Amino acid sequence: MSFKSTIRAAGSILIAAVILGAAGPLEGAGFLRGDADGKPPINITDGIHILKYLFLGQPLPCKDAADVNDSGEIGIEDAIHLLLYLFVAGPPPLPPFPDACGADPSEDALDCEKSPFSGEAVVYLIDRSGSTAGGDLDLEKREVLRDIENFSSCVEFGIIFYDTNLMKFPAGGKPVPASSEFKAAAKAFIQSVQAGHGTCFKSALLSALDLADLARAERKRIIFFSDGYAACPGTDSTAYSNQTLQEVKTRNQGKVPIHTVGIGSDINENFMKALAAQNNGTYRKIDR
Ligand SMILES: [Ca+2]
Ligand SMILES: [Ca+2]
Ligand SMILES: [Ca+2]
Repeated sequence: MSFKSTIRAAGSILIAAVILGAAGPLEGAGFLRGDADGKPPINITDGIHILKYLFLGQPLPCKDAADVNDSGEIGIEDAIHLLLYLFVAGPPPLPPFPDACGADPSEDALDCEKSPFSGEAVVYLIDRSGSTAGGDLDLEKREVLRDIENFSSCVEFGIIFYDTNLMKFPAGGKPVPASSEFKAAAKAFIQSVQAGHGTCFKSALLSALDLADLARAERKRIIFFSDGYAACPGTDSTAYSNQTLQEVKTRNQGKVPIHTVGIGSDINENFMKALAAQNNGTYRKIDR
């Protein structure tokens, strides 16, 4: 093969790779048009954000997302387009919207600095130990289902139910974008889970950190539902809890906030608050 044809061959491989890349799945990559502040959901705040950019020079995290009509420029018409869509059922923002957080389909001079992904990732850890059978499991499920329903497709999420074992969604072990397809699959999964036996939350927390590591989003958080009492076969409850705090702290180094949510009539709040505090999270409890 001559030098020229080698270059030509390399060129076509490169072009093929680019085309394949462009046509390939954009799972979790890109932006959602209209989400001008880069924080799901899309609401009036995004319209205001566009106006503040235009009139007060406030920066935009992703200019493409503010170009609601995909004209290649950001103007007052983009804010109007969005507000009409939100309040009087006007036409929706142009793609990528509403169900495909993705790349800009049309070339322009606008950039998306937070590209390829500017959403957030949420990993849920849900207690399904025997003690949750009396209604607490349903309360946990309701909270998680409500959250997921409200996510835009730029949010990635994963779910782990724990007792002595772990049940994970998605089975593939990597957070998925909250597209309507994955939302429906997650809903079916959540609804199918029954209460089990035991509470081995250490492996659940470490597994959630692994899952969070695999998310592309910049902002990540773990939401941990529990009554705070360990009951892992073959271990002493207090020693196991202390070990959990230590190992999670060492592994996480405060990088992913772990928010703790107390459930049940008797909550070990010392544990729940300590876990949250050591991992830049907050503690709250669900009222029954
Ligand atoms: Ca927003
Ligand atoms: Ca525009
Ligand atoms: Ca464009």
